[in-house]
Amino acid sequence: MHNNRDVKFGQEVAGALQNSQPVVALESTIISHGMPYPRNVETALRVEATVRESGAVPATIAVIGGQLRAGLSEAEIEYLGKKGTAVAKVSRRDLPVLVARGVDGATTVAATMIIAALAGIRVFATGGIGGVHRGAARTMDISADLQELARTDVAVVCAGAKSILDLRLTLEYLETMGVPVLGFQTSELPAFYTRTSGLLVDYRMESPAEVAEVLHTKWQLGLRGGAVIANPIPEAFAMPREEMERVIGQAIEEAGQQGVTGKALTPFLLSRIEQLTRGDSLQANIELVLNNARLAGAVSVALSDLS
Ligand code: PSU
Ligand code: MN
Repeated sequence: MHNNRDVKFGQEVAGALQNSQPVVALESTIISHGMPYPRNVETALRVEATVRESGAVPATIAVIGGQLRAGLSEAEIEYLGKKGTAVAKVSRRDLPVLVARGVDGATTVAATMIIAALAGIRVFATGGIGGVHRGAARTMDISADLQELARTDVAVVCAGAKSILDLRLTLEYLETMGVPVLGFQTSELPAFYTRTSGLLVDYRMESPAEVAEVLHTKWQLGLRGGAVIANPIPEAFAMPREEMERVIGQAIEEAGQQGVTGKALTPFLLSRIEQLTRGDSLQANIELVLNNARLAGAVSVALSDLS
């Protein structure tokens, strides 16, 4: 009988894992809920190509017909991108329901980490992680991504987090949970669209090999959980800080007026920000994801040299 706890691999991913070759996990919420069609599909395929160029194999992760998947076909990526928000956004709490029902799901950072860990993949590239939302003291809206980073052994390469979040509180939460925040060639936590946030990371790393050494050591010491590898957007694609603060402020205000909460909040804010910047933010978003895919590829190559 088919065991729905098994991850079903794409051929290329299965081969790479069998031969202990470097693999980079990629999420699918960013495809279905994070970007509009068809740029989402185009970007997902470019991200995969970028991982390959860096010497690793890409494993885009999702739930398809209730099955945990690592490594999708082009047609499946197209399907998730076209269906967009009609595909359920899956975090840890949603996973058992979707698998039991045998339906599709686009995996968040948290759910992607869970499936990556089951598959034996240690490095994951995305755009931005979820975190502590502004006003969380009142709403208690804290992304399950942070808890997942505390417990699941997967390193997440991202461009920091968007300032739709309270970045200071997000760092506090990660510190409490024992999650290292490593800046890649930066001492500051990048704020997604901008290279700086005014907040310091825990440690500055100079090379993919240095990052890999820290990850390898963490897991060798039996310290469970992931790490945040914060990689600033390339200078040429960064957005003006004041404009982004204004736009994000407006998007948050509208969400409040319209009563948008829970899992709908992050996708709402992402699409409003894109509309309010007339697509400029989408271009920045795409470039930073590609940049993260490159670094994740290099880290995963360095990590497989160590093990
Ligand atoms: N932040 C982004 N782009 C995204 C997301 C976050 O800049 O696409 C997605 C990721 O999948 C992340 C999820 O894991 O949103 C977090 O959602 P929530 O805040 O509901 O936990
Ligand atoms: Mn939330």
